[in-house]
Amino acid sequence: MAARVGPRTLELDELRRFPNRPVRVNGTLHWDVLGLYGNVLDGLRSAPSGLASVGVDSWAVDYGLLDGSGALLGNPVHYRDPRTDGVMERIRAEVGDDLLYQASGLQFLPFNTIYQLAADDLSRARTLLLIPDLLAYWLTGETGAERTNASTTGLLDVRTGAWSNDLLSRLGLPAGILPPLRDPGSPIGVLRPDAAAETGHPGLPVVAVGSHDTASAVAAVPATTDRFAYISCGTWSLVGVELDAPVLTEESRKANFTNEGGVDGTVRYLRNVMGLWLLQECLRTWGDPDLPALLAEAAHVPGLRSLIDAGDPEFLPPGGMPARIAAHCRRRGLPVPEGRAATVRCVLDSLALAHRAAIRQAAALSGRDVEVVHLVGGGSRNDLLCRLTADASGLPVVAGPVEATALGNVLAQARALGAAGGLAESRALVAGTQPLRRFAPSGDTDRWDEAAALLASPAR
Ligand code: LFR
Repeated sequence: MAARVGPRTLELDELRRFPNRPVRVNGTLHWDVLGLYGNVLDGLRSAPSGLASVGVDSWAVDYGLLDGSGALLGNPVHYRDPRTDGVMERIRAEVGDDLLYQASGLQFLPFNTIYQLAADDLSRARTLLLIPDLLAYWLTGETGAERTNASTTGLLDVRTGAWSNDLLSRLGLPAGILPPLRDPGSPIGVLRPDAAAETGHPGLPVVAVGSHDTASAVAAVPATTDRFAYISCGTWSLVGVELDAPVLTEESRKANFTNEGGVDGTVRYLRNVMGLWLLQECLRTWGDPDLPALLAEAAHVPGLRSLIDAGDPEFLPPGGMPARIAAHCRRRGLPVPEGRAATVRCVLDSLALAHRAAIRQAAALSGRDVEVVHLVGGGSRNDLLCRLTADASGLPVVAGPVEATALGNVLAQARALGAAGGLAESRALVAGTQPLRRFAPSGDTDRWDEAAALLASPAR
């Protein structure tokens, strides 16, 4: 994305869009990270000259390992790979939930970097770089760990903002592989000669941004009050509130809420909900049918019949999603969705229910009042999901911007260049320039209360 940012201007121009397809090799699910980097170079090559800077963000938790010469040791492994099966459980038993949560403030997800490292061979590793830091390293030759993304590893001390030596030594992990931390807005370097020659942008500065995509997305939420919840909705739904300080209570730990680092030292207090991954995987199984037509059909299917728990880790791995959804409903004694439209409706109803639960719990556990829900990211295009989320939560949903992550990324750069203000000013700029849509709740929350109770009942 190329962007133009000014006092009353915020424009994005899509330069290149490419699929990010994982590849299974010898039984292990990898990211094609060289392919991604090649596409980054192609995108930069098609950018206009005179760029002020560039920033990199991506999904969290995954990493590449470098050897002593700076070469990549093997392709990064996908967080959905089963190599971490049982690892989190083992470490939780060894170290203890309370200690892990007090140290990192992180929700327990089986793929957090800390558990991946425990399943990895680190014998030849000298440096660990999270995915955006790896791409920035290839662009500049500089290594480092951007803080918002480092906060998803499980190895960053949530109180001090430094790597947790205590956790590292308890787990026997080599502290030396973790590079120095850097904050969004700090300079990383300039394009190294080979990257400059490939792209035609000699001397282009690379600036650290909220390199965790969700941190950038939350920074671009067009909120005009602090009484808001957000849903960064794409492959995942990341649902929560923004706070000044972490919540590390036992209730918070048991509710599996996370305290990830945001731009400007804020805390992204949220929970991962399985997200549109459920739908994407259904579409993949069905051979990619026309989505708008399917959504239009799903809007006419009677709602709240077939339901799944959209937090269940059984939905994490790829493959056979419609069958897994059907089996989940059957196991819970709920009607099995008949056909594609009914399956889609089941997914969207279930996501809306999970959104509602996470919003309510985030508000209750943090003491933050919530008056409006901002749904940003690709999911904000899905009218049915926005409407169902408003109905389920009983709150107005403001949908958009679709490209919140890219906007948060460029706003962090613009701020570093003195071309944009702080978080509040950036959000006002987003609110004043980007198309947003408002979904009012229907007021019929009883049906959703019943559905939530049905899904929660252990008898099912
Ligand atoms: C969203 C996201 C989530 C993170 C998951 C795995 O793209 O970054 O925030 O939990 O992907 O990295």
